[in-house]
Amino acid sequence: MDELIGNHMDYIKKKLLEKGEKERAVVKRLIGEFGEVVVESVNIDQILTGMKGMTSLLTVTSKLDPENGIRYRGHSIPDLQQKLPKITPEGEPLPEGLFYLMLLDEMPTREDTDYLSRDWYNRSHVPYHVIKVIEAMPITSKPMTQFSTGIISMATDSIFQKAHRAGLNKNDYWNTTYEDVMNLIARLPVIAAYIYRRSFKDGSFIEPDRDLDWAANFAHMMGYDSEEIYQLFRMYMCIHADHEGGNVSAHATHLVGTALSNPYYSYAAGMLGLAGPLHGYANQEVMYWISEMLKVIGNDIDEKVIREKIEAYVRKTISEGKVIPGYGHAVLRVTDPRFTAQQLFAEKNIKDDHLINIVNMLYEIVPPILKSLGKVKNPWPNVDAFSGALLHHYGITEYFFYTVMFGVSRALGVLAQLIWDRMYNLPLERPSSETLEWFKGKAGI
Ligand code: HAX
Repeated sequence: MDELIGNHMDYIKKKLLEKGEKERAVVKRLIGEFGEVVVESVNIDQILTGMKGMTSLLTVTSKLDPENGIRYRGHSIPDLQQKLPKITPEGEPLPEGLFYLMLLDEMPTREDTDYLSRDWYNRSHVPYHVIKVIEAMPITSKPMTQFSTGIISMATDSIFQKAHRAGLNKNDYWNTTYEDVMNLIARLPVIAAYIYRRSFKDGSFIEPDRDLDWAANFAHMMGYDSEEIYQLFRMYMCIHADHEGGNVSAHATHLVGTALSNPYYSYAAGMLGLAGPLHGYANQEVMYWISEMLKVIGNDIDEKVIREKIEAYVRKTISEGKVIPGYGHAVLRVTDPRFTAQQLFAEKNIKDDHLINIVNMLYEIVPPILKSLGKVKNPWPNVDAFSGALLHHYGITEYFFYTVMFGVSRALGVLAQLIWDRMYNLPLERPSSETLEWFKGKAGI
């Protein structure tokens, strides 16, 4: 393995190994000594309605509380806005810091985030064949199709895969996984920005700037350069980074990873799940749905009339058997703190924006209507209800690209977790399934 990654361990890897060896022993003990302990029972409803609320995964990077929202290693979004390192005191936290926290369970310093910004910059070279693979696809291919294809084609560089083939000891899986993960995170903004520029701009490639942090560099490579946009990207990359282990993108990454597929394949699987309309694609759906609604609203400027038209449009959408995109959640039972973080960013930085005003009106109009249906468990907005309007305000109007941005951010959480999956030597995931006859038998029908 030394030929593949060298025997040098930087300080992050040393910390990870020190913590990892202790926790690996705990996981081993839990399985060996306490494996018989029953934690909860499972009912038919849970199995047939998407395993909601059924504990079945070990995820250390974050935990989602239905009433309080996401906690990254125990810290809420407002908490982290105070505690994580920033470029300027009044600015947004650096995603490098969030990754460090999720990986090591330790609050980073500015030196730590600088170290990661440099490390990711140094790893950001994308192999030429990956660009050629993306270019072989029609320019009209959906950005998420190009993005996931680009990720899979980068797997030629997987150090984990080569080391595994060379007979890697399973206690060392985490080490080569770490290398793949760091290379992958470093390169994602490069391929994402290139996909953006070939799909919606002149196709020219903008080199990363070694003096910029990871999120600012993403904006820069897409062709957006202002301190305010850099702040937006830092915030966006932090709030979308993780949502515990059961959401489709996290779960798919983890599941495929348990087959010891390389981190590129594992994360690509997660991205294909993120591309679904009930998950990360909802940020596109919101914008499409609002743009159709705006056609109906027309040029009305009277706020009362606009509100009435919005309400009628919401009711019509529901009566057609469709969902209101950006509303509801499988776990949350309150307004998503990620929605609130974006709303506060808009209040702080944007004076007046028609689309943002509409999104704020929807926040007042939609929840009472969803509540009145009596079946929607969470009538409140999720992260996707706001993100498109913010990006649109800053000129990023191509909403087919929004899920790619979500995906770049999601890498931070799900890939930090993949390193821990390998550190713990978590085995192949293989739940059992039953036939309809079995369920009927259980129900006695
Ligand atoms: N509009 C209308 N009806 C809704 C609704 C919404 N936004 N959210 C839920 N419902 C309906 C469901 O369709 C379901 O109806 P049926 O019983 O007739 O099938 C009923 O309410 C109960 O659903 P639920 O238990 O409240 O919701 P689920 O846990 O099954 O699903 C979803 C959660 C997020 C998929 C759902 O709320 C939804 O479809 N929302 C709109 C799409 C969306 O915004 N997705 C993004 C979620 C956040 C995310 O992952 N981002 O990446």
